[in-house]
Amino acid sequence: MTIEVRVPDIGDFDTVEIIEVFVQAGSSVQENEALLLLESDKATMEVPSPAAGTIESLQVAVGDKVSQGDLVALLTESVAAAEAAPAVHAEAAPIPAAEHAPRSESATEKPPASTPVAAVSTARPALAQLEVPAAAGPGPLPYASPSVRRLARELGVDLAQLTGSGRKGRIRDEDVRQFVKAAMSGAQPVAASSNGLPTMPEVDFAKFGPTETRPLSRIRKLSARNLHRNWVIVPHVTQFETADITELDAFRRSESQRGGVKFTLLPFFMKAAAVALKKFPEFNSSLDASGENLVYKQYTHIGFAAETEQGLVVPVVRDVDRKTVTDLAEEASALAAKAREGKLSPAEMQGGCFSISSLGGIGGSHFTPIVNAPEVAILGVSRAAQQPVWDGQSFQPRLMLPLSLSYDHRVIDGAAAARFVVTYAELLTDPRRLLL
Ligand code: CAO
Repeated sequence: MTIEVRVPDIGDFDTVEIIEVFVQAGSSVQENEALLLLESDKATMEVPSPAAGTIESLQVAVGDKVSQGDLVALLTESVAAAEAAPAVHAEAAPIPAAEHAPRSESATEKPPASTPVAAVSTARPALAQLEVPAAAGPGPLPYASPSVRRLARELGVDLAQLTGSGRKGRIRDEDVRQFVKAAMSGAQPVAASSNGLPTMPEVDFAKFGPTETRPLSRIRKLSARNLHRNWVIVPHVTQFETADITELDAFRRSESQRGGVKFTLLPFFMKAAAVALKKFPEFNSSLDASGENLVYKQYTHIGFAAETEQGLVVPVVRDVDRKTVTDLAEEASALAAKAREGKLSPAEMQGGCFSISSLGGIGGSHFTPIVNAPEVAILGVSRAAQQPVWDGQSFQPRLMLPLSLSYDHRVIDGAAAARFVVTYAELLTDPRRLLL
């Protein structure tokens, strides 16, 4: 018999994104085996199979948004399972992916006798119960589905030791296996994060004066998690340099005055990064999950940090090496506007090879940006200022730009970083080289 697998009761949420699909047409599944992973901004839930059988077809894909009752798959029930439960199926219930809650069965809904397929639905726990505690106990609850938790329990792995390679840092079964493999070989797993750090004492700030508590935005919570992971896992070094951009700045101002496109410095920074990445390919690489191989990318997608009211986001401009500075100026300003309106799609923030964090429009001198892992380097740009520079005979007023290149020292040596940043500064000093 064919069963329609539908999204069960997901509480108060109207539409929830599918972030992972575990099966495909033809997959054999067990009763209660996870078919899909849904994620709201508060919780992740698995949609389990209501019966053992074979997936006939999938009606959804990763990225789709679904609501209660939406059809997700057609399942051909296995004969044995059908005989064991001839007319009615154990109900599919969403399973909180970040909790240890056991799967429970509840009242079932029989399909009308005339319907050739069984409608599977459920009345289920409200999402409020499933919320992921932001920081329960000594640290945040590891972000993993029940099946991954089960695997970790079987293998004796403490999930708090892992950093997930899945979307939004979710721990996947592959991460658990990789962790075990690395532990068995005596190597330090790349994903291991610092566990066992002393916890922050709880302070009652109101004891010292009036306070107001405001929730963090979703973006801020997500970026906090990623920044913390990168800060702990990546051995950072920051190399400073100062570039003479007197001619570049004059050029971009005169080009802006010609009308049409307004050139800030950012598109030139991006273009120079693309040229430097070509010259130093290890800066356009990432460690693979085993930590034993370097993946060199043959494309040049560059992200730039953009400040929004909701927090920091990093839109990515693709194929910067193949675009003109004019294209980059237009694209970066469109992406920055979209970022500020909170309208960037996930695809517009993915696939970056290298990031630029430009604080030059605001002020300040050098700083130490955090590498946007799995990228291996990030360039921080601060505010250019007129400085007296010795030309061999006298001091000349030159517009000097502070650069701060942070890099992952597991992949990049100090000498390579110094060469990269010096080359980068030279590219900005002589903008004609950028346009070649
Ligand atoms: N030195 C001197 N002037 C600079 C400069 C620099 N390094 N960088 C920008 N400027 C100038 C621009 O040219 C522009 O001046 P004009 O109007 O005279 O041309 C002015 O400052 C404002 O520029 P901008 O910042 O609005 O535009 P941008 O293209 O340089 O930057 C963006 C766009 C998205 C990077 C920026 O809006 C932003 O969000 N910056 C903050 C990024 C951030 O938060 N990084 C921190 C990440 S780590 O927490």
